[in-house]
Amino acid sequence: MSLIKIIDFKSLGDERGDLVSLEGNKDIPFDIKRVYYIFGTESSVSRGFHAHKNLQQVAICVKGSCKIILDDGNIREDVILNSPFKGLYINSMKWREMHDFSEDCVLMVLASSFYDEADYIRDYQEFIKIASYDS
Ligand code: T46
Repeated sequence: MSLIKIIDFKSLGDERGDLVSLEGNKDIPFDIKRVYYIFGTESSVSRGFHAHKNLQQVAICVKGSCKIILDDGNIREDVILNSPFKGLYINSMKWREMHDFSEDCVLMVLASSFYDEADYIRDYQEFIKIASYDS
């Protein structure tokens, strides 16, 4: 089973331009508690390198592109995000890395919980250990 779960968003655009509306528990499979966005990351810089114990997220590249790698401790897959009409669903206990940011990339992330550093697993060996108990 693939780790890459893409949600397609409907365009509400018309001749004036595009519009996408995202509602929690409808277009997004959880109640949205937090929104953050990442921009101005140079192409040589990579981010992420952690998993979350409980957090669910949907990542949307509203401008430009970047590559996201997901790893569940068994398989590792990557996807290029480059469309404001597509969201990548990232469940809990998935190691994620973000690479190859385009200069104009704006990566918006919708999250199921408020920020909590205690929810992060930032050590890959610790992640593998916890992931293997879970499976
Ligand atoms: C994720 C990937 C896709 C906050 O104070 N509040 C927040 O809501 C966030 C997201 C971060 N921070 C602080 C924590 C760090 O001191 O901002 C700093 C940078 O965060 P971090 O190094 O975790 O950023 P990324 O780009 O590596 O990861 C982020 C999210 O943190 C993470 O949940 O899944 O984007």
